[in-house]
Amino acid sequence: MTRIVTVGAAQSGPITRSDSRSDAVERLLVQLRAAHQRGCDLVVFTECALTPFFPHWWIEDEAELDSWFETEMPGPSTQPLFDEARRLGIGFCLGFAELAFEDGIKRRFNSSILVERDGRLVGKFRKIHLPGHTEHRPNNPFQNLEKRYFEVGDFGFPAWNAFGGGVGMCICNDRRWPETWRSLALAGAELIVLGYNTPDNIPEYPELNHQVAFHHELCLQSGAYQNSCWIVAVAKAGVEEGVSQLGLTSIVSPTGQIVAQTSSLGDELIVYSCDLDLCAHYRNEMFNFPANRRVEHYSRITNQTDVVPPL
Ligand code: ING
Repeated sequence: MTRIVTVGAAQSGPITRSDSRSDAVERLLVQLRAAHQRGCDLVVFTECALTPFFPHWWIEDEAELDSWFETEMPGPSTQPLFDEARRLGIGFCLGFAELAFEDGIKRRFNSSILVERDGRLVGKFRKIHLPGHTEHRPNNPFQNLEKRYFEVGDFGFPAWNAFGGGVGMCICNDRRWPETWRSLALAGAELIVLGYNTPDNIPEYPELNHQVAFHHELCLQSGAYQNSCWIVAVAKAGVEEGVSQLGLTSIVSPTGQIVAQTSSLGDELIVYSCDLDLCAHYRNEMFNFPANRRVEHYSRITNQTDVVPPL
């Protein structure tokens, strides 16, 4: 019996500073219901799906910074999403800024949760690769202050048994680091879901601006192919508070093919029925990790000093 998971990738258009959490949740509910109508088992929302991407702003006041974080999940504004998902029997992944008090210490993370069709919280992920900088760069058209506003995630890259297979999460910049995909695949992930807020221009590397879309797809397609997994990557797209962000929400197969992709920069849902057995098919031989990876040899090669003739 093949293991098919029908997944919806629910791209978000811009969220403004004046939008309330309830405004954002209302838009997610529209997408959730549409995903249910289209037979989805799981709908994936984006990174920071409840707020504008505030790491693009220089924020000095701690209370203002904290106002962009969730202290409860679900909380009063997100409970309707959990309730409706459970009522419809559809699971979801939701990205949000997490403010937690652990051992009396305030901690801030860029997080996502995975919720099963019965409403059970399957797992939480905290973003590990935090891009950007900690200091204010006033000459930049926008900031990227994730290193300032978030701690590095402390949950690693776990995979969970859910939706009939192995499911893992990562967030945005995590997709640019090969270790992310291999760690999740080694943990048993067959389906990896993520959200992203990716400006379509990079102030520090303007020469790469024309390749932002290519690099985005390259990360997803290589990650999927080299680890025989499905990848569902969901954008916060469009011009959000003056920052123009990439769309190209994509569903990528274990062969590295983009099988579905958005065409707008607004709220848009794409759906694909993912056959998880395709992952096992390729990991059986072509990408059989235990049979083909020779980790014990890698360090030997890199430690050799006589490979490169002395200058
Ligand atoms: N955003 C961007 C991302 O990794 C970035 C930051 C853009 C890094 C382009 C490098 C190149 O897609 C987040 N939120 O990580």
